[in-house]
Amino acid sequence: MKQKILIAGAGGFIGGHLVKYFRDKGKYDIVCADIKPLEYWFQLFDNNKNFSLDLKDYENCLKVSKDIDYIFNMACNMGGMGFIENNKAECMMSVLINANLLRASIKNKVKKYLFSSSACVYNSQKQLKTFVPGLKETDAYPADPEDGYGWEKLFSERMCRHFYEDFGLETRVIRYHNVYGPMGTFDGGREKAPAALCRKIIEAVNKDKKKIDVWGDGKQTRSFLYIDDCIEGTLKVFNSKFYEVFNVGSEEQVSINQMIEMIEEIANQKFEKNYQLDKPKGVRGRCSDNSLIRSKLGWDNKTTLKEGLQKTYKWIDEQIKSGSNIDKFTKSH
Ligand code: GDC
Repeated sequence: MKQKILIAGAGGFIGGHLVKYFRDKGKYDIVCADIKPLEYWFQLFDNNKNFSLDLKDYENCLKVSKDIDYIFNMACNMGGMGFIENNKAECMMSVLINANLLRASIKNKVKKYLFSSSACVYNSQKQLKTFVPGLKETDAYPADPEDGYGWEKLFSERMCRHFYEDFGLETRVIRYHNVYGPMGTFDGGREKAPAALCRKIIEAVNKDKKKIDVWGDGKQTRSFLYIDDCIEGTLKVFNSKFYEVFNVGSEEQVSINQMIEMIEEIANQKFEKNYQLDKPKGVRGRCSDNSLIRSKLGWDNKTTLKEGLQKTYKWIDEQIKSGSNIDKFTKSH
């Protein structure tokens, strides 16, 4: 009997890459679920069971988790700063997905459940300066996370812990730090900084423009995690024996201006910057501290930001040039 895996949020960015990973292994029955209509899924494979439905609904959670061994819950209504800052209530509604999938996991005797949390749970007071020390897992408390989205993630993390302690469900929780790469959104309102800035530079090159828009003053810092490293880290945590939370991120902290310089090198062209101080900026500085996952699981980020941006830039450039089938990556669904 093949093991049966449910990927919730299979139509999204990390979900789509996870589906591909398990499909390439060839030894699993894969059930995929996402609220988006199938034509908007970033990666769609015919030989899986694909469901377009709303996992905020308990009955739907029961349906897709029937006879499932393992659940990877990547489903949530999210995006980059431009989305989460302006859709706090929508972001918080994702709590229903996690609550109902956890309930359904108990009912359907699921063996293990992974929840995708976020660096947005970290205490904002630790992120007031540029180039902050890396955030350790303990830095989420006392709680003062990103408003809306971050509160939902922190609450759902906590629910996972108590479903383990009270009901014995094996839960795993990962705090992802700004994951980027090919096959993700790059326009339309949900895109994050790496994809957005690659796209802006590609468009400027194509239209022979000399200036690009940048949100904030460009001095704010982040660390960005390439999707291949993200998938590897996800599997490490999932297969471990630990139900405590782990960072899965990069320790390569850069300012947005430094990231833009890397993209300019890839494009082989420099641009003037129009700094838009009224746009969503989020925290001033953020970076992962990987000490815990390095010491307990032997995982670390491998891809440099420059290497990851090269691959992302090339992929976005190809999408824009071909122009076919790009609606799903450029419109907010
Ligand atoms: O959107 P994001 O990548 O999310 O933005 C990073 C920084 O880049 C922000 O300060 C933003 O103002 C700046 N920035 C400059 N230009 C642009 O054109 C642009 N587009 C975007 N989007 N940003 C620009 C994210 C959350 C996620 C997730 C991760 C976890 O916050 O939005 O949902 O959970 O964090 O690490 P970011 O890093 O603030």
